[in-house]
Amino acid sequence: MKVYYHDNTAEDQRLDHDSGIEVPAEAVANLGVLAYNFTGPSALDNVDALALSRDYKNRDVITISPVSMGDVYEEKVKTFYKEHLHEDEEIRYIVEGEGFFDVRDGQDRWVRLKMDAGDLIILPAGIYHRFSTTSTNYIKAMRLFKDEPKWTPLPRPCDDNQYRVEYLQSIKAN
Ligand code: KMT
Ligand code: NI
Repeated sequence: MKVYYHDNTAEDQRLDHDSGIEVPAEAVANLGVLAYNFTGPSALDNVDALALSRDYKNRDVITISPVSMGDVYEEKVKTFYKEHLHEDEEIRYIVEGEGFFDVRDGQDRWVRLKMDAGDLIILPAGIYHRFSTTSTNYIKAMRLFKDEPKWTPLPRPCDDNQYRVEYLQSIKAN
């Protein structure tokens, strides 16, 4: 996983948009974002243990690519890239391929997490974020969720949302 500030240029969302300024792991952790890397023979055991510890009982695997999605791929890519939040954590484990998760930092800058196979991310409820495929146009990801996930993307702005308010409180201490 590589983490850096987005360059804020508006060209093709699937390009790296690397500003050249890296974001240290500690700054990522201070946003309430948890990042892991599980590879090798015990990778799935590690995912299982994490899921168990956070009470994530269910999972599915999504492949996002023109081959798997056909005509709706381009539309999906645009939808995933719209800034939003959720009232639950968003947990993703990258099985194959690569993708970008962008999260807003405390100063409303885009922090880009470039995720590769083996990377796992937990975004806290209430954080503004978006997702994009890369120019390879291929990612296979495991989505972990609770029994009744509150998955609905709430588009920004929703600053009065209770989970948003609580999230901002939680990162203030940093
Ligand atoms: C999301 O919530 O934006 C997604 O699930 C994106 C696909 S997971 C790599
Ligand atoms: Ni999301």
